[in-house]
Amino acid sequence: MGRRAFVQWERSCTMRGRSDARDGVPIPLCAEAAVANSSQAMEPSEEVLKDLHLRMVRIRHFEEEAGKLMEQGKSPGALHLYIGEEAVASGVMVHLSDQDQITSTHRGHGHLVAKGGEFKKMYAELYGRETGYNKGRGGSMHISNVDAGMLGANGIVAAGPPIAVGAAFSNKYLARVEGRDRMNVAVPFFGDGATNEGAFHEAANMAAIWKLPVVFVCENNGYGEFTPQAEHQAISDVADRAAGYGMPGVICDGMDAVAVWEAAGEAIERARTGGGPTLVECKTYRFVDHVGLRGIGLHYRTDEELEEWRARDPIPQHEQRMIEMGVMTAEEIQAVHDAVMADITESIEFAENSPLPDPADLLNDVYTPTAAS
Ligand SMILES: Cc1ncc(C[n+]2csc(CCOP(=O)(O)OP(=O)(O)O)c2C)c(N)n1
Ligand SMILES: [Mg+2]
Repeated sequence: MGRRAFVQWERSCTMRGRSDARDGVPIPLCAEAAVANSSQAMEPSEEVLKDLHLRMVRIRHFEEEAGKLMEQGKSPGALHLYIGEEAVASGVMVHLSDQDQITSTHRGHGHLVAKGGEFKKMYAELYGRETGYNKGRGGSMHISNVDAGMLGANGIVAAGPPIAVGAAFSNKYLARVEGRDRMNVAVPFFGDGATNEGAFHEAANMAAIWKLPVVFVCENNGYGEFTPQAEHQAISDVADRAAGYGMPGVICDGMDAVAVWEAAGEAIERARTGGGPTLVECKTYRFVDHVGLRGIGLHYRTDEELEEWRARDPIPQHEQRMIEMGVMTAEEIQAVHDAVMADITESIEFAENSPLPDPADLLNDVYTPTAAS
């Protein structure tokens, strides 16, 4: 089903996902306890296929509208959009519960949406409003929802992996103290460019030596800002870097949600059950510029290249598959898009009508209550 190639490792598993509804609009929630089956390769259930689809559609529409708001000057600051890469966050997140942590990047909205982020709180955060996830203090690049295990977007490239390794250490420690066999898992997302940073290598080494429950997910979109991968690193497969740390390196088609779901599922189950970390490289592409929808007009990618990747858009590809399999009709798919757009319209209105933070509260939440007292 998915085009994936294992560099060193081969196992099979299946996971179950679920969807739920908040404010009348379905929001994909995290998977119930993962169910592994290492004896045979499993196809994703209809429930999983629909869940992957909903997560991707929510990201796509959220991002397109967020990009427009920024370029119309309605929401402040710069946005790094995730459009084109939706299959990666969605394929991974179906396997995670709120007790599993992720760390994100400067391109972080998609990760939070896929982890069940609510549009109202997300748009309000982009608008810098008191009703946002971080009361308007985080904005796009530092949005987080710790309650759902989303430890934060991050403006510092490669800052996420060491944070995730710390979370994974606490997961392993807690499981041991509580006498549990299965651990919560930490998943840092990062780009191809981030794997040139020392922080990534230190984190990978520590996770491997301590066999921590981490799954390193590299979103290889072929560019670090405007620099093609071939000009910023001498390898073409980031997964090759795993061998240097004694962990499996896996490559999957990051434009195919099912391929990501398969590769991530195996790695997450391995991490949960004490098998240690894996580096999963998802070959993907961003359809818009490094920043914003229109970008700054630099010509560093050819029209042909863009067209080639756009032809592999993960959402229509997945929709076509579901129609062919009889999982959803075209009308049902359209209804998902419509429901998501209705939620977005309402959420943007909510954000625009929300109050700005009171300047008198500026220093609230800067220090923990313990540190401040
Ligand atoms: C430590 C650090 N160095 C440089 C930058 C500037 N910067 C922002 S995004 C980016 C490119 C990152 O590329 P990649 O990790 O592949 O992520 P992508 O933008 O492709 O998703 C750079 C160099 C930064 N934010 N932090
Ligand atoms: Mg990149």
